[in-house]
This record gives sequence, structure tokens and C-alpha cells, in this order.
Amino acid sequence: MDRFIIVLVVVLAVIAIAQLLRVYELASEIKGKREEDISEKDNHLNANLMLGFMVLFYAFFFWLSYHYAGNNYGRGPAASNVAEEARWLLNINMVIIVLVFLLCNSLLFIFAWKYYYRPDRKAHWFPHSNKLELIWTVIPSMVLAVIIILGLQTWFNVMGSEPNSIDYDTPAAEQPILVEVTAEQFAFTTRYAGLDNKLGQADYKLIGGAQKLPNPTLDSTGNMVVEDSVEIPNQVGIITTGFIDGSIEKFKGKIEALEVELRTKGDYLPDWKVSELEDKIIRNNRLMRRMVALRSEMKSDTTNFEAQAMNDFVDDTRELFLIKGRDYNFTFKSKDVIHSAFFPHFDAQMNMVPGATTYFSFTPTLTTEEMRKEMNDPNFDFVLVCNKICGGGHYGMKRKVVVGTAMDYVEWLEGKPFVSGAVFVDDFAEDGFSAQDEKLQKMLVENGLPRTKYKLTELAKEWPALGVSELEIENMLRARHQMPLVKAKKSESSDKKAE
Ligand SMILES: [Cu+2]
Repeated sequence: MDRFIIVLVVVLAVIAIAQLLRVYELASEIKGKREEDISEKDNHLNANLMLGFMVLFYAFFFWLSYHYAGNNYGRGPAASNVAEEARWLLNINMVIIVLVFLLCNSLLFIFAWKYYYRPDRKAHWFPHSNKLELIWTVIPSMVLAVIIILGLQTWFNVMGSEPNSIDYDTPAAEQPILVEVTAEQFAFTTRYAGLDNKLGQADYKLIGGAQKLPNPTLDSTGNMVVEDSVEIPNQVGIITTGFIDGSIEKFKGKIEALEVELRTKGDYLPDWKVSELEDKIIRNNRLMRRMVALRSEMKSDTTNFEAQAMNDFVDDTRELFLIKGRDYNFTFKSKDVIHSAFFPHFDAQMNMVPGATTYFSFTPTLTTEEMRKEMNDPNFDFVLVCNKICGGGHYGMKRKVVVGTAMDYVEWLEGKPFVSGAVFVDDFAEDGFSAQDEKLQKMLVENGLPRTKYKLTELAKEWPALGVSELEIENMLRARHQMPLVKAKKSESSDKKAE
């Protein structure tokens, strides 16, 4: 009923307006005026309205800019070196654009106001001017050239260094840290380059496999026994002999199962099903042969990809940890469709393309804590989001990014397993690093096996790229367990530095 009344009111209003216009026209006709006659008064009114519109238009424009672009479109202060540069660049562009916008629109409206039609005035005939053409070609070109040159400088800062082009001769603590981000529907998996700051090689064919690693312990008599093995999944296709062996096993199993199916049911199955099974066997055989070839390549590998890969660590938790003030070289990959890694607060974004590797670098300049203060929001967190509509769960790819100090990172690393299965443990915790562990780790090294446990304090030496000292880690752990801080060692460590 309500709707009917609304429609009725609208229809009646339209009819009423039409009738009013008709009355106005008739009245004009009676006065002896023709419909197309426009008085000087009308023109003057329209000219003034033009000027009024300009003022309102500008007021609205500045209000919108203030309201929506304030606080960097809600992203807060620049949290990376790239963001600082990009925003400076954006501001320069905006200044130029707004100046031109004001100039052009002012001319447009002021001309309409000033030169409204008057019957006694004739327009000036002005067909062409080379001088004017030159001015409005050369000046914008020069401005454009400046914008492009400045933009290219920033672009090369972001994209200039390929992720693996690190100069390993520079002090480790000054080298960029390598992080690989792999996207899939619908998650990001990150891989950190680990102790040597070198990412091991990867091959998509190994994704989804696993490697079995021995899990050695000491028995009561102090002998090393390998009771069972730990299985480490391969989420991003890292190449190690263990993963290749796991993959070969997987293919062997698949082929065997297919052959059994073909042998036992082959007589009863339709022809198309039989040839499908045969195709599958051929395909799996081919993939397995590639794995075997890769395995033999690994044997003759002189760059030691295996060692580079074993100390990487893969993290599929919902957190990405970055150290404030350190350069990061990111590598991006995708397992399925095109995704896009977008760090809104760092002003960094890169497409993640299946079959290709993309990259960029940036340096976080504010920690999460500092940003929370700046934003006046105690719950603020940096994020990494996917910025390509990649499917139904696209929104769910969002990941928290934490920026902290190198020491925060050390704490965060505790218990995270490396590709080799090794974990870092709190030296002073009860279940941390016992005398038993000490002995076992020594035996492992003697037998050429990968270690399974490291003390957190060993990080300082094992992972020079972190740029933290053993004393700092030890003091952090002592503070955690409320043990007195060590001061005696300080002189010793500074002596070392002096050397
Ligand atoms: Cu995505």
C-alpha cells in the first residue's frame, strides 16, 4: 500500500510540474515573448550561478580530499623506506595535478561568468597561435619528464636489486635478508633464508612431498640410537635429497598401485578406462625419471644446494616477522593462479604469477609498537593481503605482519623448525638444552648428521645476518628467567669486536 501511495505521489508531482511549465509558457506568450527569447537578466543570473557553482565545487573537492585522503588514506605514516619515497612522489604529483585542476576550472568558470552573452558584443576571431601551441606542449612535456624521472628513481630503488644478487662479501648484518613468499588458494607460505641467508633451490614438482629425517636420541648407556624418523612436509618444493627420495617413493607407490589395478581389473574394465590407467602409469613414470635425474644432479652439486636449503625455515603460521631497519629482498611465487602480495602500510605490492618469480625490496622503518602509537590504536597490526580476486576464499589470505627488533625476532624464532628439522631452544629453560643434548649434538656433527637442536644463544654465531650478539640473547633469556644479567662477558665480547 505504502509503495502504491509513493508511486502515485511521484506521478502526480510530475504531472503538476508539467502543468506549471505549461502555465509559465502561456503567460510568456500573453506578454508577447517568444519561447526562445532569453533576457539579459536570465543570462546574468546564470553567469553568477556559474561562479557560485565553482566556489561550491572547490569547497566540496577540498573537503573530500581532507576527509578521504587524510592520514594517507587511513594507512597512517609511512612504515618503510619505499613508502616514504612513494608518498613523497605522490604528493609532488598531487601538487601539480591540483594546481592544474584549479587553473583550468577557474578559467572555465570565470570565462563563463565574465563573457556571458550580451547582444551588443561580438566575439574576437582567434583561430591559431604557434606561440600558444608551443607553450602548452613544451611545459607539460617538461613537467611530465620530471615526474617520470623521479618515478623511475624510486622504481629502481624498489626493484633494482634482484633477490639473489646479494654481495656476500659485505658484513652479514648489512646484507638484505631473503624471504620467499608463495601464494596459493588461499594462503601465503613464507620461507626465510635461514642461517646462511641463502635460499635453497626449489622445484614445483616437489611441492606436497615430504622428507623423512632420522630422529636420533641417546640411550641410557650414552649411545646414539635412531629410533624413529620425523616427517617434514614440503610446502614450497624445496630441493633436498631427502625430499627427492620422498618424491621418488611417492611415485613408485603410485605406479605400483596403478599397475596392480590394471593387472587385477584390466580384463573387466572398458577400453577407455584401461588406456587411461596406462596413460597415468606412463605419466608418473616420466615424473619419477625426472626426479631420479634430479637426484643424480644433486650428487654432483658443488654449490651445496642441499646445505643452503636445510637451514631455511618454512612458516605457514599467520604471521610474517620483519626486523625494523633491515633491508628485505622478497621473492614471490604462486602455486595456482595470479595472486598479488600487497603490504599497504609499506606501500609495496607485487603480482605473484604461476611459473614466474617476481621480487621487490623494502626496509621496514617502524615497529608494530611504534605504529600502534602513531595510529593511536593499541590493536593495530601490519598486514599482508592478496590484491587479486583469486577465488572464493580470496579475502582469507590476509596475514599479520609483525615488525620488531632483531631481539624480538630471536624470541619469535624459538621452536620454529628448519627444513632439517632442527629447532632453536631456550638455553635456560627446563626442557631446553641439557647436558644430554650437548652430547648428542656433538655426536651428530661427528657422524656428519644434521643437528636437531641449537641453543638460542648460538644464533648469534650461527646466524650472523641477524646482527645480534650472544650477550644480548643471553641477557634476554636471563631476564626471562629472572636470573642476574651477565656483565663480565661484556668486555670480552667488545674485545672480540675490536679485534
Ligand atoms: Cu590470492
